[in-house]
Amino acid sequence: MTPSQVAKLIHDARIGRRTISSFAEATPALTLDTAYQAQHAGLELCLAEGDVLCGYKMGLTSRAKQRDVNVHESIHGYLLERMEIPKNGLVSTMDRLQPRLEPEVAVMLRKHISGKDVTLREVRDAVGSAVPALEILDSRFNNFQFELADVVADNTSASGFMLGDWDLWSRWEQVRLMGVTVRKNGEVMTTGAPAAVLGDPLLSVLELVHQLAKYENRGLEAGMVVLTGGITASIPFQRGDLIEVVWPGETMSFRAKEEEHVPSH
Ligand code: OOG
Ligand code: MG
Repeated sequence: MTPSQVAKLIHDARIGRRTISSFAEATPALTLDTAYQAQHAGLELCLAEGDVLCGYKMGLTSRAKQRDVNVHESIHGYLLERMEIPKNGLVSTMDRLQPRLEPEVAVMLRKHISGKDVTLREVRDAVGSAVPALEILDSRFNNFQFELADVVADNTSASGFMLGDWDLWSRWEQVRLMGVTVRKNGEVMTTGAPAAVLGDPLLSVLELVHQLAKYENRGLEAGMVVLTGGITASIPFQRGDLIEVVWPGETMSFRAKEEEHVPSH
């Protein structure tokens, strides 16, 4: 399969709300390079339909997340404007097959940064702000059973994201060891701290800049959002569930919408 065939298969499966089986398994020659080409071809399909690129995400940057899906390498994907979910609102489960939630830290860039030799100091200088965030994942692969090349081609399961307001950037030194708690219907499901993300989520932004230079020959632009990766294992949710992600300075929450029943005739 060519990268554009893989991209089309995934794109159609998303629109048709179908799962597909691992093509990495069926095509052992599929390399990480080819998988990123497929991811890029998928982005082109979305842009052609009117989507707007607004940033990037890192994935599998914590041990908890790597264990979660049994893939042990950090990867990146793209974010589209339509993926952003208004704060503390309702989240649709209708166009999602098997949604999962993860607490993350997001940073916003205040200037362009690119290149494989970029340093942490340059990344720190390019960041304008940081806030608590949550990501909603959905996979084209049943039960998130995929291999590295599959999940890269599937845009790292990106489906939605929500940004908080609490200023993490002015207190960055303390952020790494701050506690975050995820509750579902009032029950604590998991807890963690941003240090789980490569020791410092800023190192995840650095890794992203390097990966974008390596695989895409592009960089981050002023105004872009970066999700730095799940702090804890992801939490599955379904219709009706109330999710709360609690930080010392902000609680982000949403309810998975009870879809209206549409009669089929
Ligand atoms: C892959 C995406 C991982 C993260 O934050 O680690 C990710 C997956 O778990 O399906 O977004
Ligand atoms: Mg994530």
